[in-house]
Amino acid sequence: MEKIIQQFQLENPVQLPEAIKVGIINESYRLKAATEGGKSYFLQRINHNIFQDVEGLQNNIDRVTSHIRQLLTEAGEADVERKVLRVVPTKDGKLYYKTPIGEYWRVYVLIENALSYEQITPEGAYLAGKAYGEFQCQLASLDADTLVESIPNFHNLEFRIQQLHEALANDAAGRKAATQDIANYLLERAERMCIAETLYREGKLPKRINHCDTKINNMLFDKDGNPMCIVDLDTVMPGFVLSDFGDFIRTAANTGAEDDSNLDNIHVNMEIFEAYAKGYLSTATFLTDLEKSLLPYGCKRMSYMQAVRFYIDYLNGDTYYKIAYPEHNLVRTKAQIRLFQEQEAVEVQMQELIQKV
Ligand code: GN1
Ligand code: MG
Repeated sequence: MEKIIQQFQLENPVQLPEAIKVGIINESYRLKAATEGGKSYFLQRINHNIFQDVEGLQNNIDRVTSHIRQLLTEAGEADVERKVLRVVPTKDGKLYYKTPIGEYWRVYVLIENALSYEQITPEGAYLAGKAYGEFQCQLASLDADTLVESIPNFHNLEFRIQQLHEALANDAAGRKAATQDIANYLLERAERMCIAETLYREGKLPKRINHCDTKINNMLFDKDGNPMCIVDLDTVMPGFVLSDFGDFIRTAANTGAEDDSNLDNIHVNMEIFEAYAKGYLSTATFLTDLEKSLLPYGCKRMSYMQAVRFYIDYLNGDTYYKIAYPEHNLVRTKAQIRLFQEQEAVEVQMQELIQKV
């Protein structure tokens, strides 16, 4: 790994890489400064099976971070380096390094003393909502044509359903028969869950640049609990705002874990929902009435889509997500279906809260 680190333009020597667990796609390491007061870095091996166009991916991140940095600087923000990620180029000026054996690596400056959470308080959710709304506002002035879809059809639910049909037909891991009830459950709801795609085709629902992975742990907070920086920009691309609203609620307003094996732990935390919606609607002033009214559906949509994606990976034999034990993707699927059901049960209530806000 020494050789990889040497490729990048680091300002000071660093200690041996320390593996850290973030996300279930890429492999991440912390590179602590070896000198007092030096910079620390964040090294990642990009999952090239998933991100097949690394050049496009890194260009996206460079565009997005440069754009946000410029807006923050123009607005006279203090501490800009802690509010937006900075990509560290290689010594030959590239945004990533490809090893002779075809691995792809990238480096960011590490944002020091930043906290990330798996759970949040209502106050934190309100602030997070504001921050995600602001983030979408910032992205609104970025030319969407300069970004590629780092994963084609990433949040296209019709495409995910298509993949589900294929995975069931192939039954690569021989897991279909024992889980037929899950397949049926998901497929029975497929058409209804794809209304965003239908509304888009009818010209009623716009696409805007989104983060597309607004899990609670993709936001860094300072020690006083204020959102500071939105990270994991791998999937920033045009899509429905429902994705970003929904994914935050999917992860932050779930009283259980994303992969909870005890389904009874899983409920919707309405306090978090309300606080987040309040924060988000206060800054996401560009939303149309239709978008606002679809926000509760957006939450269900993301839990449903995540169930579909976990189940596809289970059927395919666990080729996409990192797993910690053999049935992990099945457990994740069931937990997301339960969350979907819990959200369905409070959908009217969510709708009323949005109205009120
Ligand atoms: C993946 O690796 P991570 O945790 O950032 C996935 C998201 C899923 C999430 C589920 C590129 O994100 O879409 O919502 O797992 N990212 C990709 O935990 O597929
Ligand atoms: Mg991610």
